[in-house]
Amino acid sequence: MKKRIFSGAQPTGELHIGNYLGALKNWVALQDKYESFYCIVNLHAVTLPQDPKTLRQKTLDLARIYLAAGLDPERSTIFIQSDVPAHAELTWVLSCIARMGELERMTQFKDKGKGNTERAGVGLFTYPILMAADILLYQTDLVPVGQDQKQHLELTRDLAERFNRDFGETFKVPEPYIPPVGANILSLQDPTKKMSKSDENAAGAIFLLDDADTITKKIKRAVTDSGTEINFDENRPAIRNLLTIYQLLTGKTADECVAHFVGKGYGQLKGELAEATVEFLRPFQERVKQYDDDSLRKILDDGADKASSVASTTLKTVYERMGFN
Ligand code: AQP
Repeated sequence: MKKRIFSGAQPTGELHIGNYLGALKNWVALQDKYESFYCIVNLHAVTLPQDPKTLRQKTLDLARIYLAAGLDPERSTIFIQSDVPAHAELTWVLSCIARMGELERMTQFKDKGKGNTERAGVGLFTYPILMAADILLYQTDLVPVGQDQKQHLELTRDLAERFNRDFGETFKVPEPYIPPVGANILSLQDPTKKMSKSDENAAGAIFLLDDADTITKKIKRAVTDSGTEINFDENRPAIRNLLTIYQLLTGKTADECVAHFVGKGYGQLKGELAEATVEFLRPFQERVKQYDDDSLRKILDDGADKASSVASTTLKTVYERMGFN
């Protein structure tokens, strides 16, 4: 029996190269070795104010991006979260064993709620419980995510262990898979922050659908520092970040990248990075255009059927353990 993977992305904003390098790229690489479930987490997308028409469109756009990145519906189950009601149902059960204190410690809530607990939505606060439900429903072994999701994964493990202890062995306790390189791609404008879809400054992120001109301008305008050497020095996060993106897009080793740029300036690094990014994204952007709405719907409906059969088995056990039937 193959081990299982679950992961997902929110159909909010535009996916950026950080989402690709920190998550999607690894999903594609892992889909042969693992039985894989990749979800478009649209229930998560309503934790902040949103427009229903845009959400509907973004949901299909994200499916296109999954496929263009290389997820294969023959090898991976690709589906929309709201098509499988077990996600919302398990969330309620887990909400009853989660503690306010542990949710209050989640840094993403503090960031996205902007510290204003009076105004922040309850869904934003309980978001990590929904994420735990997503993962635990599939008896997941491994969750490939970027660094920003590590804390949520730890909560997922705690909730699984608590439920198993209180109600009997029910959930597999999942392990995170955080890639050694690329798990935290930084903003091009502020290397103290991660690259983010919701950054007010769009110049900080390279979006997967940006055109060649925009990509080149964003990279040329990326902040650097006063040094001259091009290497992976942790004390110079801006250059390290540009070099990391270059490394991952070209497939070179870290040593090869450093050797390649010896004696060259930041301008050269930016120029070569812009070229590598445009070249990498060109065929990807062509593939995105291939999928029409009807064929996407079919893939997503088939995925939801497969996902539902696994999720409902877990939920049935949970309900029995809770005394619901
Ligand atoms: N900067 C990043 N570097 C590496 N990985 C990243 N991920 C997100 N940002 C980076 C990973 O991408 C996957 C899907 O992310 P998501 O849709 O769940 O969104 P998010 O984690 O909330 O981050 P975003 O995409 O930048 O959106 P906002 O602006 O809303 O926070 C996840 O595995 C994530 O770790």
